[in-house]
Amino acid sequence: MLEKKSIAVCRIGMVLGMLVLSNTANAASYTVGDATGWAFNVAGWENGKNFKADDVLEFHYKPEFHKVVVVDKNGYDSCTAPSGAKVYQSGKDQIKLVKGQNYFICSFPEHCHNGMKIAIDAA
Ligand SMILES: [Cu+2]
Repeated sequence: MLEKKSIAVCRIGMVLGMLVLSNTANAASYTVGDATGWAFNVAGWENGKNFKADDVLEFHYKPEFHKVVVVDKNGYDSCTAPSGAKVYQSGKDQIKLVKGQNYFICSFPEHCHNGMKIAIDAA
């Protein structure tokens, strides 16, 4: 009797574990710019990829030369970071995509104009 109960508990644990695993297995991780990293002319790296909400972008760069700023479409188009925008500057940032549009630019002068900007539509 006791044995049956513990088997049942064990089964529930396994099912829960599988649910957790399948949730994380759905999320992909991408290194922005691949081997080159977050750098000039990275714009376009995102094209042709099927991003989903909760996928993780890894930005690799030298923090003394670049930053990653989360912006909106206007900030992306105009290469300006609105005040209060979320800024990442560790040099190895992991940013989870939200559903819909995700825009990132480098806020160092002229870097965005030199292609340090990406626009991702996450399903
Ligand atoms: Cu930069």
